[in-house]
Amino acid sequence: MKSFMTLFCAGVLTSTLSFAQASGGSAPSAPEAAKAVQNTPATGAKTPILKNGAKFAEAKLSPKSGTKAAGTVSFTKESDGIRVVASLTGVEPGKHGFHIHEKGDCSAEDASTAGGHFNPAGSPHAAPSASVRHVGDLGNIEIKKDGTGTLKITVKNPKDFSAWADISGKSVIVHEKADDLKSQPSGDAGKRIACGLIELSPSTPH
Ligand SMILES: [Cu+2]
Repeated sequence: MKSFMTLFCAGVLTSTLSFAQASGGSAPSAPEAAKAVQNTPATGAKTPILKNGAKFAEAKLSPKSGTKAAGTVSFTKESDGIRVVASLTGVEPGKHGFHIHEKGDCSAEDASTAGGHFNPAGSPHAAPSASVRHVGDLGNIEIKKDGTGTLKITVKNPKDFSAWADISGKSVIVHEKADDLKSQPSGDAGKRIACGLIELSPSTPH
């Protein structure tokens, strides 16, 4: 796990430098880093070897902060990113902030035990389409008048594969308000109305 995280950190540093200087240098490119991650053996760590098309993790969300919000979230590796599909019920209509938080602990009534956003690179909060953002920044889920909503998003950013491979044991949080995608550190999205532990799918090698 330690060498895995070192690889990830080196990858982020490389990407940051490449972004700033618009030139590569001697460090591996993002696709090479992603390939290395896929080939990293699961040596007793939680990190799965991710295959394209594999639904590798899931979360079941339960109500928090006195709401009736609930739902499911699945994570599937695709060739160009990570596909996240969420389905919620019992939520007020409108947009609601939707994030991966750093701790897989939904025990508190307000889900404060889930900690802040999953952000291993120490980046600022932003939209899921931004090149620099939290790994856990998934934007908003739109809820219809009947209280249900679906989010389908592919996070296209291969340099994040290493972090995504390590999301088991983190949590998914739905917020009472919309994420404005810019306020720090978490988009001013208000209370946590649903929370679920992210667990590796039974079929995922681990
Ligand atoms: Cu959040």
